Amino acid sequence: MRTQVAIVGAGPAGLLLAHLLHRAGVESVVLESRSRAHCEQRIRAGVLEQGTVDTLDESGVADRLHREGLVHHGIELRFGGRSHRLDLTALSGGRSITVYGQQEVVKDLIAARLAYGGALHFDVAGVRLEGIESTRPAVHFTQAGQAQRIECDLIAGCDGFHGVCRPSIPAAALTLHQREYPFAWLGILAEAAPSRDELVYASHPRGFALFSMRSPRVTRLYLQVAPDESLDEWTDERIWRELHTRLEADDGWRPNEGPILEQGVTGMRSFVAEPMRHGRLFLAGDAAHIVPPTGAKGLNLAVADVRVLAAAIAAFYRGGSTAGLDAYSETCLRRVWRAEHFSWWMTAMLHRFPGDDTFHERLQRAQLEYVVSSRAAAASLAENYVGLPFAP
Ligand code: RFL
Ligand code: PHB
Repeated sequence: MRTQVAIVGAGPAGLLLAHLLHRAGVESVVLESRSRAHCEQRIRAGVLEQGTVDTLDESGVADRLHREGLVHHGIELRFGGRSHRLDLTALSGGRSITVYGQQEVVKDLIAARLAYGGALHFDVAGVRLEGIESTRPAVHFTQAGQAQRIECDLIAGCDGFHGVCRPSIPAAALTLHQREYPFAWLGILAEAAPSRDELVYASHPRGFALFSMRSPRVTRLYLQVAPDESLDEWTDERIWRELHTRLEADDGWRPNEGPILEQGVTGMRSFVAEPMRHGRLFLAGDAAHIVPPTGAKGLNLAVADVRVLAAAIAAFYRGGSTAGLDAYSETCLRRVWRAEHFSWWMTAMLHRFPGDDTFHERLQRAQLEYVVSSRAAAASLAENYVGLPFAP
């Protein structure tokens, strides 16, 4: 087999890249280790930045997103028993966020890919890269027990944090920056109408809690828990009681309860691998960087990366210039590090850290008070949360 670009991973990064390349007349093959059903059902992110929505819109895959996505103009911060709304749209010069599940974005991109007959292989095994330092790289894999090899010009490593592409780069060629947080998030999806229209981020003495949603009938909620927390310790009754305690404030608002459809515990880390390119291999999305979910940036960064990569690859095939490809890592890392800082900052401001002393707690409180009382501080949070504009 031969193609122009071999893409490993059919998450948002790999699927959107394939789609943008198709629109630019560049051929690609997408290889995914999991089944289509698994990719379409995996519950993950829910908040799309304005620029992410615009990107999906411009590439013609946003019809359902516009019909079913929930446009939000603000978020709420709760602490000290009080609730404070940040008007994101007013603070960011008219921008907004859209709540639409990542798996819905994935479904829309898979449908678009299949509609034009683009190559997309699920359930492949044993993906292995060859010759990434040469100009004729290749990808090996097996499908239905058959060994296969695809020759290509470029490889896009869009296979997430636990993928095989990043480890294919010699260790000496990468610098890894990372931080593990001493807590995790217990997330639930509940069949309950969201009892508020906007997301609520709560900082409580018992730990962080987040109220979010997926649709007019489904609420998404998270609790800060220990990093090694076992779900066995959490009955539904205990989860709801803890959510009510942490989300409670003087306005009497509380989330509606309903049957829990799904639950899981997610560890929290910050991670960046630099550079995001080695030879003919380009890393994008979670394969290159991870943020803790507090800033809702992971999916949006994956989209920002592949925007840059698709444009660079298109220019390479149009005129043979490698300037865009050569600048790829540096261009992406500027936005990545801004999002890393924002996500770390939101996480540090809102969570309880084991061994916190009163000094640290008072600093967190002072920061929260500042964010909800200073227009400059609120505007800084807002412009990062809705997403900074893409570089021209
Ligand atoms: P993905 O989505 O992990 O996709 C990688 C794909 O590669 C496949 N794969 C392989 N395929 C072939 N061969 C191999 N050897 C392979 N190894 C792996 C995998 O099966 C998978 O299909 O990475 P991508 O595309 O970079 O997308 C990144 C996002 O998924 C991620 O950043 C977000 O989900 C993070 N995130 C959030 N981001 C936001 O922007 N807003 C949010 O509100 C938000 N909330 C979240 C989140 C992540 C969470 N979890 C579960 C980590 C909330 C949570 C709880
Ligand atoms: C979500 O709805 O899953 C969600 C929302 C905001 C975050 C993280 C996750 O910061």
